[in-house]
Amino acid sequence: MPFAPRALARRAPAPEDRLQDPISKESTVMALIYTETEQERASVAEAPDERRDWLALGVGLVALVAILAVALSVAAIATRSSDSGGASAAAAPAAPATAAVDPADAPAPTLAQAKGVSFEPYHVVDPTLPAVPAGAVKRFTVDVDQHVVQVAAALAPTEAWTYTVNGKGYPGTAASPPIVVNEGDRVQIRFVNGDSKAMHVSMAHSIDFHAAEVAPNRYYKDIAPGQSETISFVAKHPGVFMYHCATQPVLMHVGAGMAGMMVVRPKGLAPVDKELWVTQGEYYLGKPGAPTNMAKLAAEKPDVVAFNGYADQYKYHPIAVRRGERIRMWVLNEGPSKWSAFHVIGTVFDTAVVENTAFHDSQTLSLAPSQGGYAEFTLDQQGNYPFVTHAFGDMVKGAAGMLHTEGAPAIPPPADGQPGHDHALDH
Ligand SMILES: [Cu+2]
Repeated sequence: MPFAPRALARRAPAPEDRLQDPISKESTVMALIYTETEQERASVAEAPDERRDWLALGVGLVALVAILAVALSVAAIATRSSDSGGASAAAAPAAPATAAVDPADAPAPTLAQAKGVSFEPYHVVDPTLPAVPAGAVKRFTVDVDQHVVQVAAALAPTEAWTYTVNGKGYPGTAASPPIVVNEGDRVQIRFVNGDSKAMHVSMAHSIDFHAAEVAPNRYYKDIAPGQSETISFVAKHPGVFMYHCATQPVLMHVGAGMAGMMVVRPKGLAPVDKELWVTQGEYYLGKPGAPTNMAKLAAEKPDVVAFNGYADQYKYHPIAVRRGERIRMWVLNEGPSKWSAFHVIGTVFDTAVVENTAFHDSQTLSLAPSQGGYAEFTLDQQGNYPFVTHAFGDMVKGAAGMLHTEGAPAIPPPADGQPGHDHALDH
């Protein structure tokens, strides 16, 4: 039967046609990114005492099971080590079949349940892409910081393991700084695992550059606390590359925050008005103040999915842009396990480049874990333009932000006042 477009044209208006009024459309878009987390905040703030008691009991049970799971995973690691010539270890016993609560399903502990745990205060992460450093050889000193931070305002703090670059890090978040060079540059990285006691490094770490072509066994090796190594390579390939810790268990080290973006700017890349960087990462919370949760990591059940190491930070600290200016957003999905569908609501990417493949007239960057790319676009009208992962189950866990042009309505602060106290990004 031939296709009959006129028959389709006579249908009743689709529901979305009723959203042509700009105010009701804006309300719909805002509700899309606000509703879920506001409900979560409200349910935490208004939980009756009886529910809190059950929560406390549940957390206690979960903690017991988690301790058991950690013991089992340590035993499993010891067993694997013995395979490569280490001391032999007894096989781990099978997990008991009677466990009442799967530790991968434990609710994230709330800030209220983290009494007595001190942590760094949050500061919004500046998303302005740094410049390429001067000099013929691009030198970077990369260090490790083990620090207790929040990754979401309503949730308990966690011990994040992150990188600093040339002394710069992002206190109060799980973000690591971008490293930016030009295609063809010689790059020299001095990696030091805890240059001072202030970094609180307690274990071996390492660094693996996806932009480099070097022997992994020589350079992506474990570096003991206080030790260092130097990695030198030519950034031959343009793109957005991941760098990350490769120390075992790598799932745990990346899940704890040990990942960042390396931008290798393509030769001949045209200038734009504004360049921004965004990483998407998942966070899996264990006990308040403790490192990441292996059971949740293995089950790929994150509590938080965030841009630049802190849930919803650019919803409440919108990124100031101008109508009509050309914007380039550099995006990396550092995972460790979820795909990212990076989308800016209210515009279309004129150009999008992923893995050195160019797309035109593109709506979404599709980024597997470790993949990065960039999107170029302009915003045709004054307004508030959310950017999200269009994997909405992850968006509602904190992977949402806002581009805010001049003349657009102000973004209301969150109901509980967090994370609304830091205005370092007002510009
Ligand atoms: Cu590490």
